[in-house]
Amino acid sequence: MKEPHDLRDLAAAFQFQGEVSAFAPFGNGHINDTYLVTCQAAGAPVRYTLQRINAQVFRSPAAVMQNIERVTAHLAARLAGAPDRDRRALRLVPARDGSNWHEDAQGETWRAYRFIENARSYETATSVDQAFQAAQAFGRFQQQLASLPAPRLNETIPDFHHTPKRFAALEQAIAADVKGRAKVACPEIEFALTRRSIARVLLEANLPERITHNDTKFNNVLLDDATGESLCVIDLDTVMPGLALYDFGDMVRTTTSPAAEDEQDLRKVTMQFPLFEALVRGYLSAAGEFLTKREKEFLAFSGKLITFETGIRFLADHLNGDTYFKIHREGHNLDRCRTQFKLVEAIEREEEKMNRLVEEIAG
Ligand code: ADP
Ligand code: GN1
Ligand code: MG
Repeated sequence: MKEPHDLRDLAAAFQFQGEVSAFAPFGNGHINDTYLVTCQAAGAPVRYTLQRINAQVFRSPAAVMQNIERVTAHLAARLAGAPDRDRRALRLVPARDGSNWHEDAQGETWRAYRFIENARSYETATSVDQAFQAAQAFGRFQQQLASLPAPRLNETIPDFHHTPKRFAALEQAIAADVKGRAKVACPEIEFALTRRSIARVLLEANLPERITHNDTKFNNVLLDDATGESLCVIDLDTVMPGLALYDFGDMVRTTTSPAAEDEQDLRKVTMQFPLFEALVRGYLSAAGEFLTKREKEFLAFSGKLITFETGIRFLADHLNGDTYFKIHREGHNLDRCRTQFKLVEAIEREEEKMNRLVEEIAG
């Protein structure tokens, strides 16, 4: 298959060790393009990830890279002396000109990380231990970044988790109906409209701003192949100021259901209570000390809200003609929206019980 980019030239722009021997597309992300690059150095393979930042989504790739430089340097400093520290935080590979990214002839921004060996990410969690590990890793990530020195990080996507603005964007998409898809999506549109009131809740709760990851999908944490332990949080493009609960909410969204995000058999979408419990325990084991009582009160709600928000984003993109999230089949974003809304319903049914559990654990 011919790749859309000249990967050999791109690889030559970075300080990779040895000779490049292979390239392969990698990962299942909806936004950026990721390639795995293998080099041969002194007879042994050394691997890297090479990524193109989607400039339609990230309007200032330089702002993204500035954040990532600061965040990865801070994490590395916090890990000084820790065992296996090279596998516990992403490390940028500089370009030949010494900067931490490379702009190609088309003006696209590329960056490279050392590949973390003997670890992997998963699309769905299959055990309570995996959920615990992931939540602990994201909690630790927030805790480590709480000491990042000023200035404030760049907002790489303004209002990224501003649910009322996401809702307004959905309303615009419904009104414009540029692809004539609103009729078929009527049940999903109704579902969204009847829940409009939840969109503002977190913004009106007077919660503290923190440094957050903002894309804590279960597949954005690497688990060690040998031990199953969480090693490293990845996908740092949206690390910026936010609410701690955005991160917890996205963990609930992507970890508690056994079904894939684009599953078409909606009977498979459920909120597995033991996985939720593992998320609460894992997250609080790392973040419990700095979170306020009020933040803890909204843990269960945040799962419902971020699942709802992601659902309306998929729905708006479906109505707009799939201009934001990569799709691999017709109706893909509508399928994704349906799983999100099914999970919202499941959380609604369990919400009181979830709140009681959080109270018990958080005390
Ligand atoms: P996207 O924005 O497309 O989701 P990610 O940065 O999450 O991109 O990378 C895609 C996938 O590549 C991840 O899910 C993970 O499996 C793998 N990956 C990315 N970076 C590394 C790394 N440094 N070491 C090992 N695997 C990685
Ligand atoms: C996108 O890039 P990826 O696949 O990790 C999106 C997230 C969504 C997610 C839904 C920058 O994440 O916000 O929650 O898809 N990232 C961006 O799967 O919009
Ligand atoms: Mg990712």
